[in-house]
Amino acid sequence: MERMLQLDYRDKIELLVKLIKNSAKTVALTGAGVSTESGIPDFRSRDSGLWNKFRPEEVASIDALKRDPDTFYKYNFKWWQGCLQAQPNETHKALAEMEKKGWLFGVITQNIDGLHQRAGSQKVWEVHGHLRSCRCMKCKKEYDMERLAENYWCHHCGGLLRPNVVLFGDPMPEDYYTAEKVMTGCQLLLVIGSSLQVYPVAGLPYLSRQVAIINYDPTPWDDNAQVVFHHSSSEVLAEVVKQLGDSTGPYFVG
Ligand code: CNA
Repeated sequence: MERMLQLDYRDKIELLVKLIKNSAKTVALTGAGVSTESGIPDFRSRDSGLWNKFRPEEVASIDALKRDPDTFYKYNFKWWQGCLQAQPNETHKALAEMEKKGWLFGVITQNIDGLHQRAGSQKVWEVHGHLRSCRCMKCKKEYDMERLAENYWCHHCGGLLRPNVVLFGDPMPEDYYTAEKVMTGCQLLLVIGSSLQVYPVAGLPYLSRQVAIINYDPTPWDDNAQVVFHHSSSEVLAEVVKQLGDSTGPYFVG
């Protein structure tokens, strides 16, 4: 790490490109920070995170939903709408491009906004769920997410509807356990736009031989990473994609 701190921005880009080119399997782990440039606030950015306005553990928990659905939906619906209306930015596009060229095995994301898929990423594991649908907590009937805008009671049995996102207090979904398997043989994990504060996802870097971090604020993993950027993820990845050029990686399928 000490040696890495002495590298300037250009040197670090060169090092990151080299790590990617030498890696037999590179996976990206993304967080809310990759979508801030699409206009969706993250939770923990020092000045602008939603965390400064409310505590996610309190308002985005399964207990809060059961206790007081009105307040739960009042707090959460607005930022979910923001997620559904947002457009992919250069970070999402760069990762889709890297996958297409075979440099990236796929993306494990904590985000619920679906922007990786909309940018063209094919292999995405949504370890905190998504906003495409919701379900009845009583009879399990599935509805499109738009249904929640009407009201949050099941037409079928009158039960309470909940979104298919992982709320604080929920068990982890199947995608999380698939993501752990995806990490098998991972040589390089690109951690992008995540504070690495939320477990168990924050433990995934342990499953990679090498780690590169692109995150504005420092993370608990910075001291153990091969390269760390406290810069905009779109800026760094645009440069990486430029330097990879037309070359293709180990997962290129033609
Ligand atoms: P977080 O804890 O809010 O951390 C985000 C990190 O991204 C911060 O440390 C910032 O410094 C950094 N950051 C912000 N913008 C940029 C940028 N342009 N370039 C580089 N770094 C940047 O978010 P995590 O994902 O780590 O926490 C996990 C939570 C947040 C998950 O449960 C998500 O569901 C939840 N979340 C998701 C979204 C979304 O889907 N877009 C939005 C807000 C929160």
